[in-house]
Amino acid sequence: MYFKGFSTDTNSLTVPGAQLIAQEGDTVRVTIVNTLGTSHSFKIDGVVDSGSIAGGQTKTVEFTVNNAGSYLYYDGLNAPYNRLVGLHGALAVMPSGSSNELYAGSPTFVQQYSWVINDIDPAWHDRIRRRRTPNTPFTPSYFTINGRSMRVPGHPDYGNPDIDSGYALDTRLEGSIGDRTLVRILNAGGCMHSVHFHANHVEWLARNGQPRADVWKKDTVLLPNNIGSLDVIYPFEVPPDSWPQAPTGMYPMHFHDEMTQTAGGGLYQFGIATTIAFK
Ligand SMILES: [Cu+2]
Repeated sequence: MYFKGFSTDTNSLTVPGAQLIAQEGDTVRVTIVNTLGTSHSFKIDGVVDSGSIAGGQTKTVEFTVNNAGSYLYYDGLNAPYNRLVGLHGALAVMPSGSSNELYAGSPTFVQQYSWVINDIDPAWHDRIRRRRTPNTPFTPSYFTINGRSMRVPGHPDYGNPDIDSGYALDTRLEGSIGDRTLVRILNAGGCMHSVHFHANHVEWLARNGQPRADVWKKDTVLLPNNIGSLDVIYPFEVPPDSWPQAPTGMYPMHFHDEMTQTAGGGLYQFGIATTIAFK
């Protein structure tokens, strides 16, 4: 399948692009080297827009990040196609002077992850490969979390951290009781999703970058599409109704909209899921 990506060198394909992290007030400088024959851009809604960078051209953008939170950087040209075929990635902005909050005064955490979600329609990717505009209804048949999907026991790649999102170090949540974990969930794709956590409820801190007035504890949260986002804390706690013992071992995070648990047009069980491991 054809992809484009914000890669870290000219010989590899990185989808999603590298995870970036900065702190409020930082000046961030990004150089985009367009090795393709088509025009592309680097955009973060409300923060920066490089404008069109022609094929073969290089452009450096410099911008200040003023608001803590979770952002998707992406190519805003030929929307939404360039974004959907892989030109996207995550930027985390930490509050000024803080290493354990989503925003100043938020509930705190001890570790954090970014999950970038995408839905892939092979017909659309093929049209982009041929420099055409997709002309069929969006029909995604592959669903990824940080560019990977889950494998099940018995599959040859089960447990391979380079392939299996249940074991990939950037998706799999690992913690001991008390290791409160921020998860920044960024949706580069075109579909809304239902995010479901097992073993613990999450503290739902923000949606589409907007902090919630009341932090609800939920096990299922709706992820908006087209650059929608959620910020949640997985508390790694003993659930209040768990008796007599704390969770141990592995639990799933999977999406509850059924198509996301398939690949290649309905082959179950692959797709957007990962493991929550209590150590
Ligand atoms: Cu479930």
